[in-house]
This record gives sequence, structure tokens and C-alpha cells, in this order.
Amino acid sequence: MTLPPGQHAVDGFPRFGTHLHHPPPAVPQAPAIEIVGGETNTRVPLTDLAALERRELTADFHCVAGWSARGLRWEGVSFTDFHRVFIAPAPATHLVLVGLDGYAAGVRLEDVLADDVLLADRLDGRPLDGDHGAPVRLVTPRQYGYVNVKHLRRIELRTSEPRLERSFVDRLLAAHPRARVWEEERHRHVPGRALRLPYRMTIAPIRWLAARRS
Ligand SMILES: Nc1nc2c(c(=O)[nH]1)N[C@H]1C(S)=C(S)[C@@H](COP(=O)(O)O)O[C@H]1N2
Ligand SMILES: [Mo]
Repeated sequence: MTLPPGQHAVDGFPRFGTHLHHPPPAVPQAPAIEIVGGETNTRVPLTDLAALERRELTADFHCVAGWSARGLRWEGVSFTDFHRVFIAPAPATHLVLVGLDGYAAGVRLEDVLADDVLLADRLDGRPLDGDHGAPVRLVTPRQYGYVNVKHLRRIELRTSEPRLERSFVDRLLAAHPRARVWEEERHRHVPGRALRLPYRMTIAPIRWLAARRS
């Protein structure tokens, strides 16, 4: 299988993210996903996901920094089913997904209603661990890793495009509003190809980290 443009395969599956200097967040006693925005203010205990059909998906995972982990086997529920049962008909064009560690990503609703988008609670036959997003994470394989929010605790419904960047560097390297890997939509302003080389230099250290952790 070929990889998307500018991506390089790594062995194993490194833990990655903007909060690497912190240990993974603790999983609450009774974890839930809050859904807020407009008239909506609900709380879906993760135990309620048992009402949805189980889905399995094998997919590659692509970080914007240029590494790809291949053939990960995820299990969980389809995000489309989750949306139909727990969110619709509340109006939204975009979502902000927030993790227990405070990490947040914005996404177009239609992009995460694709049929290969999961709320995953298992990886490679085991419950999701802290490194990879316990208790539940979004898996959207056709979008860069940064949309694949780990430790999902809140979904905010929006009717316009969220802009989450705060600092100057954040704005400079702002996430692409669609983040599609096959279109190499790495960032909003900087063309994807322009960053291949600098990103490429991060692959070796990441490979080393991956070998250590997996
Ligand atoms: N909650 C949370 N989700 C997150 C991140 C994070 O720091 N916190 N990092 C993102 C980035 S940039 C990537 S590449 C993937 C990495 O997933 P992994 O740690 O399972 O490899 O998680 C994404 N989701
Ligand atoms: Mo990433």
C-alpha cells in the first residue's frame, strides 16, 4: 500500500502530541462525552455506546509531522452512528473535539461523517491505553493525526469554522480546516510540500522513540 504524499512509515506506533511532557490524563470513574452548543447540553456516558453496533477498521495513521504508522486495527463505534443517535438533529457545520488533557481540534462535520470514522476504544485487540487515547478517541484515517483527538471528553457544536489558534506560532502553523492527508492539507497557510524537508528531519527521532515505546 502506498502512503499519502510526503509521508514516511515508522515501525510501531509512537505516542505523539502537544502534551508529550505530561503523562496521559487519568480516566474518570464514569467517563462520558459531553455534547454542548446552541440548545444542546447533554452528557453521554461511555456505557451508552454499547447500544451502537461494534465496528472494526484497519487503517494507517498519518501524523502531520510526516510519520505514518501502518495497519492499525481499531475497534469501536462508527461516528456516523454516534452522531445520528446522540447529536442529530442539533444544527452544526463544524465540531470542536476536546480531550481530557485540554487538547482541542476543530473539524468540519461532513468530514467526520465519512464511513471510516470511528470512536475507538480498542487498538490491536486491546483496550486503548493512555498513550493512544484512553478511554476513547476519534479515528479519522483520511485526516492528519491532529484531528484524531485522544481521551475525547467534549464535543462542541458550532455553526461556523472554529479558530482555535492563540499564539503567533499557532497561527503561523494553523491546522488546515480539512486536514485531508491525500490532498496534503497539512496547514492552513503553509503549503504542505514546503514542510516536507523540515518535517522529514523529525522522523529519525520519532522512529527512535517509537522503537523504545512499542
Ligand atoms: N487529546 C489529545 N489528542 C491528540 C493529541 C494530543 O496531544 N492530545 N495529539 C494529536 C496528534 S498531533 C497526533 S499525531 C495524534 C497522535 O496519536 P498517538 O499518540 O496515538 O500516536 O494524536 C492527536 N490527538
Ligand atoms: Mo501529529
